[in-house]
Amino acid sequence: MNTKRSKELFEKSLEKIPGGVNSPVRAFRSVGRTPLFIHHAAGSRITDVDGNTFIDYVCSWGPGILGHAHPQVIRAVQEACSRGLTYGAPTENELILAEMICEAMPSVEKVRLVSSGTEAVMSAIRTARGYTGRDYIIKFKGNYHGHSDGLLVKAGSAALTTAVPDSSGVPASYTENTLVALYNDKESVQELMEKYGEKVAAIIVEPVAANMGVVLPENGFLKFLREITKEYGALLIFDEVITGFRLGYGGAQEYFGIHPDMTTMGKIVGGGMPMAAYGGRKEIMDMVSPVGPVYQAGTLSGNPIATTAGIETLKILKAHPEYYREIDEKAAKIAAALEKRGEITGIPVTVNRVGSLLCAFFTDRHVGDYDSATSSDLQAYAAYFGHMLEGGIYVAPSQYEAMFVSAAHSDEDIERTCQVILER
Ligand code: KE4
Repeated sequence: MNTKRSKELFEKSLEKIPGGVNSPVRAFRSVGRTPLFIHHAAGSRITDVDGNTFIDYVCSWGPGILGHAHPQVIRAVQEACSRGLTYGAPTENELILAEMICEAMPSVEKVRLVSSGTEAVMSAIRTARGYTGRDYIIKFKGNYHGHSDGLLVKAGSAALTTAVPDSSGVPASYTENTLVALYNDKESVQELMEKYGEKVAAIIVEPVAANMGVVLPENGFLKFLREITKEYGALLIFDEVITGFRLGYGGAQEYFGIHPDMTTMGKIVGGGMPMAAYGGRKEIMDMVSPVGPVYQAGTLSGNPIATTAGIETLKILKAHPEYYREIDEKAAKIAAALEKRGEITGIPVTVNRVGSLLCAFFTDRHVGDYDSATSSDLQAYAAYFGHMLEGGIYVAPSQYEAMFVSAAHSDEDIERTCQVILER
């Protein structure tokens, strides 16, 4: 594969941009290759600057549920651009999108639009603390909620109770109110709540973990979190930046039938443009400025172009509920091929999947938590990534990400993908 131009651009980018990329996972470091610089994308395909075209299962890390450059979305965005890019004033679009979100997720009675998932989560946590008057937050090892200081933590040496910064530049004082439990481990949550419960503002969880690879909630884990937060007067925050509008039009809360107190969204809700949101019950969201004392603001929040892309994307998804069944069925075929690959190559593969969200782990263990997820053979993953890329299939350049199937992936795409998966 000719990657001459990508290599040239990467070398030059390294001089001006940290790691040559504007988000670390794009650097292909864990798969040991030069990142591909993308020139354009349409439907299920993405084409790099050397003219190599791939069937894309990164889908920009989730937003691309309709595929790239959906004509209806592009037309609407182009028309919106002709009326100006940003006004710094309220627009009807923001009301339309807010109404669509609240209709899709009834647990969300009011919503604030922001520009990234990180901003949505950071603001939701501040609101939860403001509403409850409490300081502690519980998160889960292996869950990622963006890069706000208080969430860049790992379980401290004292097992699960203390969090220590997982990034330099974060003062220890910024993470002392963050507690870390284990995903799918009710006892680890019980232990923290018995010790800190009256001071816990919220438990934040990825209802399907998709940042340690894909790990599904098991044995009523989400129901347990719903109950224990109610018991202690803490809020339950579902971080649906990935699962929102992905597992169904109503997200994970509809899929699993568990209603959180607050929800964060991103990716799909912005249709691929920089837009995210946080919302919840009226009395919680009325804590947010200018109504309440929790300050939060943003120059480009609810941007007219981003809301246009989001509205058109949600309109299409709402009008085509069959897309969710179709992408589920397509993802199931890929999952089956990945499991069969394990039999062919003798390298064990465990596939986790929910709907169109899936991930292959190179381990013979069931993957139901952080420890089993990190038991995957990263060299085997890197080899799999290279094999798929050479076969014209673009999957996540990291074991700890997800594979996304879009409505634009054709039956032929799926067939070709399975064929490459099953090649030695
Ligand atoms: P952003 O700030 O990247 O828009 O969203 C942060 C975020 C919050 N919550 C969840 C559950 C997320 O998955 C993310 C971001 N997801 C990663 C991919 N796993 C974004 C890709 C990247 O970091 O480049």
